[in-house]
Amino acid sequence: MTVSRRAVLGLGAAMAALGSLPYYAGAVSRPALPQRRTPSASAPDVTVNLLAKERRVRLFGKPDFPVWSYHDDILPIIRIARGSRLTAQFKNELAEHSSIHWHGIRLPNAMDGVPYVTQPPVQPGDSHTYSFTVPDTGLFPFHSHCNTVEQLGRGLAGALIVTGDESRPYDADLLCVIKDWRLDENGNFIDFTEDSGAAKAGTFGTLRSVNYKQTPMMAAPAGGDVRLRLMSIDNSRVNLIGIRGAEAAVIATDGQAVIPFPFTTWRLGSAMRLDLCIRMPKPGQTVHIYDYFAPEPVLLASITAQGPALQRGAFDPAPLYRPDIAEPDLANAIRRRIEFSATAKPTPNLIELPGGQTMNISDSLCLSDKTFWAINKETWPEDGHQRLPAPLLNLVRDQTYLFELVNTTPHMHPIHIHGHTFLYLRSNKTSLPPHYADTVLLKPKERIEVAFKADNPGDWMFHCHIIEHAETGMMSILRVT
Ligand SMILES: [Cu+2]
Repeated sequence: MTVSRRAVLGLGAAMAALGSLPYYAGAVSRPALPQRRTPSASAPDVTVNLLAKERRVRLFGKPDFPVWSYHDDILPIIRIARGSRLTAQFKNELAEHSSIHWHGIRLPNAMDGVPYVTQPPVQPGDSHTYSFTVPDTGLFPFHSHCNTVEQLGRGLAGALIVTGDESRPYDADLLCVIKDWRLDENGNFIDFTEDSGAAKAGTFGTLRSVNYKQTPMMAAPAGGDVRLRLMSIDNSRVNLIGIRGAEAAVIATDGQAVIPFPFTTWRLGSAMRLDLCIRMPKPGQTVHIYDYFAPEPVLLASITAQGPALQRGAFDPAPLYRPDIAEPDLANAIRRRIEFSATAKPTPNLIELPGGQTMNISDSLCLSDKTFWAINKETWPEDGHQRLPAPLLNLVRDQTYLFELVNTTPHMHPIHIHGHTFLYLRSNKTSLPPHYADTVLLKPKERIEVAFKADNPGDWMFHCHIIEHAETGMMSILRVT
């Protein structure tokens, strides 16, 4: 298999570099990816209307399931060419305020959709226009950044696919958006968060879905090479993705190309993405996608091989074009240690009023009323919507930073940076090749080094993407000036 030999060589060289150099030498992973031609000036801009409201649809066995969505197509997929302008006309018809965050997009700060930090929340009945050019190819989720545990929990999200990264066309392009739902046995929503979950691994859903369907069956040409785009938009669960019935190679992480290497399994935390190229089997055979992070593997979706078998020769997945992210200047990087921990003690959410009554001070729909988590011992305050905390770090524009992300907890944390994309360098626990990521999964007690050039000015959120962890303290601001 051509891919494994080439990938092992690339991986070996990268690993050798990691072992022998104080810092990963960025040149190792990059040259083997083809360089993109400049984007076509004729690629059309895209305008979409996103109307957030409750829609009653046939879903999960119910004729009138109350999903919250941006569109009648309840899981909207926006496709746009790299370098084009996306204009999203957002109208909020929910009974509570909302906003749209464009996860992983290196956009201007004012378009980032974070209430109180980059914009006022969009009140019920109000509208807001987001407009930006998309600088990177790949797959990105967009979702509410207000009362996210409930709004995302009820389905308020979509997928943004930025095209223009394929050096050779694949035979099919399939999307799997992974999300659990918190439903009782009658299909009704139950509490989106419980303290026992929020203070641990997260409150998991009770019903699995892919593309808002239970174990969907998709189809692709037999013998073909299929681009399989996997994305989690779950609030909490980390899936351990595995494939049965097909050869597979990793071609992108969080939308950004890597030198293809053989796929075994991949931990996909909240908001993380993984692009695979899979070789479909013979006509009539089926490929299965599983979550192995369970006592028994959980089937997520299947793909049936259709039609006469294509003759594609030995499995040799086409690489995607090289990412356009500025390469960090590792030789001159400033190192910062960032520790993710539990809070020393839970912060009370009630204040005492004269006369002995108490009042809950957490009146914001964007914030939880409890704190369990901290970053560098700082907890995002409960009244952060009224009094934003000082930035965790002040970063100098265009300076390269090397963050040492340290997890002192016994739980996993997918750590997300807004407005920038990390180059993942190395871990004390895992041997992954260097790759780009805007959301880095920290395993229990893991220490990961990432680097990035702070080239996007503004106040950027930096937080755990287990929504309950963010809403109970594991959230901060990085200021780039
Ligand atoms: Cu977390």
